Amino acid sequence: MPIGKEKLIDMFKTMVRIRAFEERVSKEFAAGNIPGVVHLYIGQEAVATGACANLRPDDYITSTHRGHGHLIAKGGRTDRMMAELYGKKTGYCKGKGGSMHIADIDIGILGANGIVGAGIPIAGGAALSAQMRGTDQVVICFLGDGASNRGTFHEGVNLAACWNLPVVYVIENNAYAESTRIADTCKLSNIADRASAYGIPDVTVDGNDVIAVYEAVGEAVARARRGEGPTLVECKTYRWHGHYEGDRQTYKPKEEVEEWVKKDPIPAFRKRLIEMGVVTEEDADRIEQGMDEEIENAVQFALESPLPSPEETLEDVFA
Ligand SMILES: Cc1ncc(C[n+]2csc(CCOP(=O)(O)OP(=O)(O)O)c2C)c(N)n1
Ligand SMILES: [Mg+2]
Repeated sequence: MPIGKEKLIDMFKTMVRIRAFEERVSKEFAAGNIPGVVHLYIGQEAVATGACANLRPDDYITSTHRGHGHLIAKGGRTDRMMAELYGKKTGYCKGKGGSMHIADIDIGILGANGIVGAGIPIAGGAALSAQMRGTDQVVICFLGDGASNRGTFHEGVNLAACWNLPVVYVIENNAYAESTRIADTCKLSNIADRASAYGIPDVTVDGNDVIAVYEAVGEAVARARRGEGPTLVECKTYRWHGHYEGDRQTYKPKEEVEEWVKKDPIPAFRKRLIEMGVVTEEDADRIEQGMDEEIENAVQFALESPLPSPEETLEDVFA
């Protein structure tokens, strides 16, 4: 089925919004304005965007330490996200969680996560709850190539397969886990081949092609909604920045980075939309400028917001 014009434009906006957010965070972090640690999603925008474009507001996602793109694609507000990064009271976690703990249960964001692979059992639990409540909600579980080597992956995917849980595992193979190349920790050329060990379908797609991601995840989501269980979708992409901001990346060959920057998913999609007659150059420029303005406003919101008070330190904390 052809993808509607509105959907295509929405996906373009989401990719541009993620890029604008991440580029600004990179700049603000380098200037010393953001405390803590940030892991940026630049280069991977097509994955979160294409995947989440298949979800309803009442569907769920679980995210990772590199979560800003997932959260924005699921409808997270950039002003509250930015405020959280700045440690401000108006942030998603009242300024006490930072980048890796942002959640918004009301729109199905079950949380970013500082523990690699920890979203996998959470996704299974959310999917089990949907199944037991008799709803047709679906969960997308985002995870990295590195996370696919954790025990939680084997246990979580195996159980979800046995119980036909409505989960779509979206593996973002960005070639690295910190400084370790995936080729050094996995003998398969496609991580998604592991699906056969659990008896579930798999598909591997170009993770820089937002339409390819949208369609592959779309089929998996439809399958999960019909009660036919989980699918493993591997999206091949690349992490442009360091593992964290400030990482000197001595382990990455320069040519490799250049090669992937040429495959930037955003200008490629922009060109395609113009060729398809969905937007004009001017429309696309306007969208890009609009996102820069939104992010500028998000930074102003963060700057003007108060810090949490010391008296609030132990509020919302479980012991
Ligand atoms: C259980 C656990 N082990 C190790 C770490 C340290 N760590 C943080 S991110 C990361 C690499 C994750 O790689 P991948 O899953 O490919 O995600 P990416 O960073 O590429 O998005 C590691 C080892 C951690 N946070 N949690
Ligand atoms: Mg990785």
